[in-house]
Amino acid sequence: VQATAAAMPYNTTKAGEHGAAMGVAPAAGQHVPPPSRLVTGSTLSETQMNDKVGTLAPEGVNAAIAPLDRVRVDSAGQVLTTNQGVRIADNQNSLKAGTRGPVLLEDFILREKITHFDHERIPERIVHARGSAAHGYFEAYEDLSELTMAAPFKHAGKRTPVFVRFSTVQGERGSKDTARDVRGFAVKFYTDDGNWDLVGNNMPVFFIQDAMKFPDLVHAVKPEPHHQMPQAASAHDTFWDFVSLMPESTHMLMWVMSDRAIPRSYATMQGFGVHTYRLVNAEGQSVLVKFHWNPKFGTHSLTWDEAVKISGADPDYHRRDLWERIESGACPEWELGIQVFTEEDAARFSFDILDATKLVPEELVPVRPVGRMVLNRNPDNFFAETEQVAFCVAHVIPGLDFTNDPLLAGRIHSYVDTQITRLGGPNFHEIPINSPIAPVHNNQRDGFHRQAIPRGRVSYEPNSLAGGCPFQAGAAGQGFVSVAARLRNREDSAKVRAKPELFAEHYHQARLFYESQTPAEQAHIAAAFRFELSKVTVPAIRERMLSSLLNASPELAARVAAGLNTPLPEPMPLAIARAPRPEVKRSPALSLMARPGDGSIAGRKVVILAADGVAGESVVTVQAALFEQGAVARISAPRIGPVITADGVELQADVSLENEPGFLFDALVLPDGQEAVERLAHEGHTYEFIRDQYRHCKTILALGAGEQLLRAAGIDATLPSGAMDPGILIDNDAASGAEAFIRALARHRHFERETDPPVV
Ligand code: HDD
Repeated sequence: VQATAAAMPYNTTKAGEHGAAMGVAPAAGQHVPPPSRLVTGSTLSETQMNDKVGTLAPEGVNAAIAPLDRVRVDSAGQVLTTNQGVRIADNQNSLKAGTRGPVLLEDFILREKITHFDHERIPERIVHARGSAAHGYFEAYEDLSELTMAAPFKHAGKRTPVFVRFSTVQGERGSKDTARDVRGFAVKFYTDDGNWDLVGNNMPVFFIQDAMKFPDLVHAVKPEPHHQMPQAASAHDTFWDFVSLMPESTHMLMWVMSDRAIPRSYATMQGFGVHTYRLVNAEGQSVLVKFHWNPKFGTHSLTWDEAVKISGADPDYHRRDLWERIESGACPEWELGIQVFTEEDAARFSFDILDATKLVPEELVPVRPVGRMVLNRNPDNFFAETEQVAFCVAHVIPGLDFTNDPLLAGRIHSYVDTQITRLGGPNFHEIPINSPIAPVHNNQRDGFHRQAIPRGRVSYEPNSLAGGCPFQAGAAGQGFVSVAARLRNREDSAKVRAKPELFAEHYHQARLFYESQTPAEQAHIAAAFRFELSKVTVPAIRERMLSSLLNASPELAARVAAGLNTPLPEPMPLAIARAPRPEVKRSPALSLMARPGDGSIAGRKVVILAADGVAGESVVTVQAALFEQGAVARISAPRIGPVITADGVELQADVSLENEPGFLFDALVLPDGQEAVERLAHEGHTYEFIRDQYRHCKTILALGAGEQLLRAAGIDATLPSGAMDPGILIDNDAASGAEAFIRALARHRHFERETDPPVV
């Protein structure tokens, strides 16, 4: 075969497979280049971008766009090559001795391709394997230099680029998003003074107090090692065995059994730095600090039944939500708040601020808003950015410092260490997503996958041969200087394996959390303990957990015991004889209801049912009103594609009753139009839509004839109390119906209708 001309068919046996021109490659020089979008000041990626709204960050908004351009690749209009840049003529066939003969070892093109493919996978993170991320920026509200010299807080309006990864903890990389689990909330700030990683969670406390116990905790919660079950779930023997033996985990268990563990969206959850850190100003004075991220869209969660169903229909629910919010312009946003207190304040608290199982109640130390963070650009490539990003608790910058929290100490070691295996060596900081925008100069050399080409013969300090460069900054040159913190207690100076006395108080804040929740939230916590413990097969573990819960809340323990058909055991003996009285007995800030958000419905997903004969104008009226408020309104019909309205107009159904089940939406509209209603009444899916929306306490609007569907599904708009259900709206007029619907939807859920067990 003479493969000389570019016009040769690529696959002689399947002509036409690779393009309209009979499988013929475009002749040399005939590639169509992508349209030029070169705008002055725009970056390479913007110049070559696809037509994706979210890809376009406004100029100057994210400085990390520019430094990454040198490694961005866009193949539009380009010829296929090997990794050595050799143009490939045929990407369909391996090199053979005759069409039916053996493949030749000399086929370096085949071998390069297969070899690279064989090594495409890297080890997943030992915890937080499943995650999703986005780019954005942090913007300071004010100059905080009196408290800290950290670069992001230098002046009001200062913007620092960030890359943020959210994650679940227990499940593997391919597991579901809506598992009951803690969510990671890791922020990489690319500051002028180097990278700062604030590696937090969506809960402000943790299971354990000392890093010594972390491998045990993770081994207990992960799928059990003999049969590797369950995936993305904590409802199993080994987890509850461990935590029931570790009463320090009780406070965290309250959070994990609450609806915080099944967020509606990453954009509707809080984030916390968890540990107490330090802020340090230019004079070297330091204060203690806790970091809070509060979502602009409010704190909202799923219901358990909903989370379970979503995990089957859309395991990528949170990943998709994050992506779509950014692409549609309803960008996730948080306010950064700090709780600032002194060592002297901390010495008076009833708990130890070095104990990561305790929070500082907002009623004791208020949260001061200091800036906002907006995520406005999706990654270009999941692996290169989201998978390869390496967050490390040790990455702090001048203006920040650690405390002696023993959990934090272990983390300072663990994160750098784990990347060495996961990312294949000590040069992971050179992977583009990890490299700082601040310049890097030191004498570290070599190692696997080195990218930089350091010049000269000097790789040591001090030196005279390179004029002493790179030279140390010193404190005056804004070099990092650790705070010369004094140890508080005399006995701290002895080398011991022990804990401070107050670490032994395990229940005050667990009680504070439970008692600060609304009745609906308390009911969900009790139901979650019941569910999880009912999956435990060893009765002694259930009993031990109940005996620990009794110390936190006898009321909760009694509810859970009743749910498990078990008598209440004796309370677990306390580890501390006399604990100081807690300052705060009730903290409304700990309830999800405390943060309804900005009251908007931006980013919410609404489904409008339709079928042939639907009252088209009313559908369009409701849809337009929702779009105007930033909500996403989808029309769903028995089949995708055209729906013919009662007036003979064509509407497009973008989803079907089958391909997007009702529980994937925040609210439901039942349309007007007698013929359509009759068609929908013959679809079993219609009733599933209505019943799920009702059971999950969501808003339903029935327009005109649509009310018949509500009745046929057995839904009553009256609550058990006799009052009207505020989440079920019946209206003959689409405009006024849409208005009331939007108001009801802004409340997110109508828990007044909830019963346990569900009646529908
Ligand atoms: Fe951790 C990943 C958060 C305790 C060791 N952790 C990891 C991630 C988050 C957290 C958000 C994912 C980062 C990403 O998206 O890549 N971890 C926490 C919080 C903790 C905590 C808030 C308690 C306050 N972690 C903790 C301890 C240790 C680790 C006590 C070990 C002593 N964590 C790791 C790790 C991981 C990790 C093994 C796995 C992958 C990685 O670091 O990069 O090093």
